[in-house]
Amino acid sequence: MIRVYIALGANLESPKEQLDDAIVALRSLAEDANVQVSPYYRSAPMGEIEQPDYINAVACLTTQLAPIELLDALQTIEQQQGRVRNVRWGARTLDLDLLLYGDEQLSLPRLTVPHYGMKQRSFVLVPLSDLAPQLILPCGTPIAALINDNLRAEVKQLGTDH
Ligand code: A4P
Ligand code: MG
Repeated sequence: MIRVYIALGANLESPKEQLDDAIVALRSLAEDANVQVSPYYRSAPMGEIEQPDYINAVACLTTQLAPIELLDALQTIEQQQGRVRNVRWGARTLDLDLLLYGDEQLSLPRLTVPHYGMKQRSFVLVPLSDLAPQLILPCGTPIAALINDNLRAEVKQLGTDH
């Protein structure tokens, strides 16, 4: 059984509902149908493309799926929620990124874990530390060492009633 952390992001077609629906779908991947979810956050879009603000969150579950099986399952959920891949970093109904797969460091053609951008992104680090404040990343860095007030100021917490 492996504990995994998944980043959720959406900025099209009722993004909050996209996250709500994704969390229901993630339950089917969890060994015990149990998914822990961080508060939702609103964040300005990263990158140069003009697009709406994002809603972001992080989910945690334990699963028996192998890494690529899990990636396939996440991409199936993205497709079911109408994801169209056109522009890299462009607007999307739902993005599911595998942040952490236990303590493993994976470099496969389709899958890099830990996710390549996670240590730079406020909209990932802040909700991840809400869920797991004591977490130590596979590189040995405690999540607490990456969080600071400037980073927190980049994201706005929404309600936790989901
Ligand atoms: N892939 C490799 N490793 C992973 C992993 N750990 N998790 C591969 C998920 N996928 C992984 O991803 C492209 C390919 O990455 C996949 O086919 C998979 O095999 P994608 O989801 O098709 O494309 P993408 O998401 O547009 O590209 P990328 O580089 O993953 O973008 P990001 O890093 O997901 O960033 N601004 C805010 N505020 N909030 C956001 O959530 N998200 C993005 C997208 C841009 N700006 C944002 C946000
Ligand atoms: Mg992605």
